[in-house]
This record gives sequence, structure tokens and C-alpha cells, in this order.
Amino acid sequence: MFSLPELPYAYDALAPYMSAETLEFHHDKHHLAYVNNGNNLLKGSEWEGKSLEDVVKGSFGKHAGLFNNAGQHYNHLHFWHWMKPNGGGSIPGELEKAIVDGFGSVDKMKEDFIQAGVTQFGSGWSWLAVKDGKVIATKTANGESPLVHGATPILGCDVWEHSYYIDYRNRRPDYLKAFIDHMVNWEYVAELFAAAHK
Ligand code: MN3
Repeated sequence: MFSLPELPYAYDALAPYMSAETLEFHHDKHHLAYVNNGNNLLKGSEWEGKSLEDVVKGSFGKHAGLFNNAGQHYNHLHFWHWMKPNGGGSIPGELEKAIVDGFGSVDKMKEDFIQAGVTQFGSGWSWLAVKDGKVIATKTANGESPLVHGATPILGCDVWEHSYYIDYRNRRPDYLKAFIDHMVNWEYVAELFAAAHK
């Protein structure tokens, strides 16, 4: 069964880049709905009792309702940890090296990450993922993630309007820039990178 985790920081901890109001709606209403709907659909399905990653991968292309909710539960579990108060500082060494190897520079990675989110038409996510040992920038629609496209997600930014409309209105590029410059918890990204890179 899925359950809603506590946020790892106070609701107002990411201000001014993400407000308490946004986090209250996003975590308490949107994420909770994915958990509840996912549990209802999981019950009695062939994926009951499986790990979340197995539910996400197994239901993709087979059970759209379950996949959408399980996929979004997976994405949001990580999303809360991909941000932290006073985030966006220096990137741990091994990860920074892999980013420079993959993109040429940290600035180019940020540019490509923002561009992926800006060009995602409608709801979805902007990502850094590890594919064939390399760090890449990519985007997905709705509740999908690199997990169902043969890659391992290490950083994701939610570009559904519920994630930014209260604070940024229609200015999705400004939200993505604030996310990558001021909100990212690079230590958590580095942990996922190390696990994906083994
Ligand atoms: Mn969301």
C-alpha cells in the first residue's frame, strides 16, 4: 500500500521560491490524491504487494489509471527530497564530473534541464537521468518518468501547473530557473547518481 510521507521540511521552508500555499496544496491535496487513488486501483490487481518501482514499471502501458497514480506517487516521493531550503549550491564532486562529461559544463546542464521543462507541452516533468552510464536531460508527459524509458531518474522538476501557478502564474521558465538555481538538494541527487552508476 502507498502512504503519504511527511514533507522533509516546513511548508514555508522553500520560500520565496516555492510558497507554503503551493506546498500545502501540492503535498496535502495532489500527492494525497495519487496515494488514495493508487491504493484503490492497486487493491486486487496483479501488482498488489509489489514494490513501488515494480508497480510503476509493470503497470506502464497495461493499466493507465494505476500507472498514472503510482507513477506520480513515485515522482512526488522523490520530488520533496529533490528540494531543500537554501538549495542549489555546489554539486558533489563525482556528480559534477559526470555532468561536465555529459553536457560540457554545469551551466549547459542547467540550460538543457530548463529547456526540457519549458518544451514539455502540457503537464509533465523535466529530468536528469542516468542512461548507459551517462547523465542526460530529458522530459516526460503526465506521470511518466525515465524509469519507464530505460533510464534511472536522479533529479526531476514537476512542471504540472499545480507546482508553480500560485507562485509564478504562467511563467514556467522562471519557475524552472528558480528550481535549478535555488531549490535543488544536490546531495540527494548525488546519492541517486551513485546508486545508479554502480
Ligand atoms: Mn505534482
